[in-house]
Amino acid sequence: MKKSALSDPFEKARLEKGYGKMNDQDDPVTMILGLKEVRKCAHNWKTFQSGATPGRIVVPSEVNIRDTRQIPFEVDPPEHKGYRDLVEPWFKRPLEADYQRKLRQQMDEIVDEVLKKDTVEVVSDFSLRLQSRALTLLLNIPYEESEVWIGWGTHVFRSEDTALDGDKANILYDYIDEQISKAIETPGEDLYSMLLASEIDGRKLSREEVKGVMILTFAGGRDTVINAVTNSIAYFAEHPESLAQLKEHPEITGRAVEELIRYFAPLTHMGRVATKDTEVCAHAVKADSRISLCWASANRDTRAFENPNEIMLDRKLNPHVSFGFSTHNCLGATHARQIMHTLLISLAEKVKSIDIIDYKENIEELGEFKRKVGYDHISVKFHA
Ligand code: EMZ
Repeated sequence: MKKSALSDPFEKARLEKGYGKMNDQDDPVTMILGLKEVRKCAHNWKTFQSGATPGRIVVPSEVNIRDTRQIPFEVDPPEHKGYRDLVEPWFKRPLEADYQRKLRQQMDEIVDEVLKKDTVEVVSDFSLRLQSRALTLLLNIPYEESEVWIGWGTHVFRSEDTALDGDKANILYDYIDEQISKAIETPGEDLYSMLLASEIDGRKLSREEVKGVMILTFAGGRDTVINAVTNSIAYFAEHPESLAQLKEHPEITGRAVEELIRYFAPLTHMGRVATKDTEVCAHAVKADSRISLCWASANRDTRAFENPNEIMLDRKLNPHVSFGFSTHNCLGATHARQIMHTLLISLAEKVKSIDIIDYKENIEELGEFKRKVGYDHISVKFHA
């Protein structure tokens, strides 16, 4: 198997029973594996809620390291709609020409930078930097602030060897608190200020609600974007012909972005909590127990995808669920897609080939399954 490949550990269980099991801090999870069932459960917010105890729908559960409800992600309808409608236009700004121009500038700069280096550790020297710099556009704050975030490493709640790191989480919470205070004192054109000034049904958002949106903005698109970018570099290292294909046919870039995101499924799954005794895949699910919607498995479902374990950059039918599905589909998807799109354009234009020198895979332990989600580190040499 190629070094850049991400295999599908769920295939057998998906075909045989449609679900899998994992324990997580003594709060077990029934993982839903097929595309159709994943979509059905994702759509059914009444039975499978997101608004449980903050942190509980995340796997691994974050109930022990945070109390703040992330918004809109941990709120169910009907309240969900007010929040979502409020933030949606802001998170669609990546569609604006000026945003795209700035992102392109950031991208070209970092690609030029790595082309000059001897070897590059992609996770920290490329993906993390890129993710943090691009986030300044999403928050609409000065570029220099990205230096602070780069210092936090790839995950704000996890460190190299601890699945959940409360101390690390506190760095983020304190930081956000401080930024909110600053925005209250001197409002600007940034996301904090926009949230502080906005109202839902004639009521101003509370400080805790603003914090909830900001934590999600920082945490949700961090390791996910980093994995998507890092996996893309590994893929292109082993498939220089794909770089050539993109260069020759830039019109397929949009499809290529979707295909890479399908295949990588940077977020393996997301949980829900059952509000009543129910059943999925002919398997009993008790009230107040957890299921997860396994996007990574659903994306390899042969009932929906031809040759799902292959990357076909110009794949036409691609109903992947890497950004979730229904009510809670990813708020940051427009930004993430734009990053990937710009990455492919810039790489195709500037990079001829990439050599992998050394790497360590990041393997998630999910009960009966083990899934590669990306790399802890991967050193490469870029060639112009
Ligand atoms: C949560 C989650 C959101 C969680 C779309 O995913 O991302 C995870 O990385 C965070 O740890 O808190 O934001």
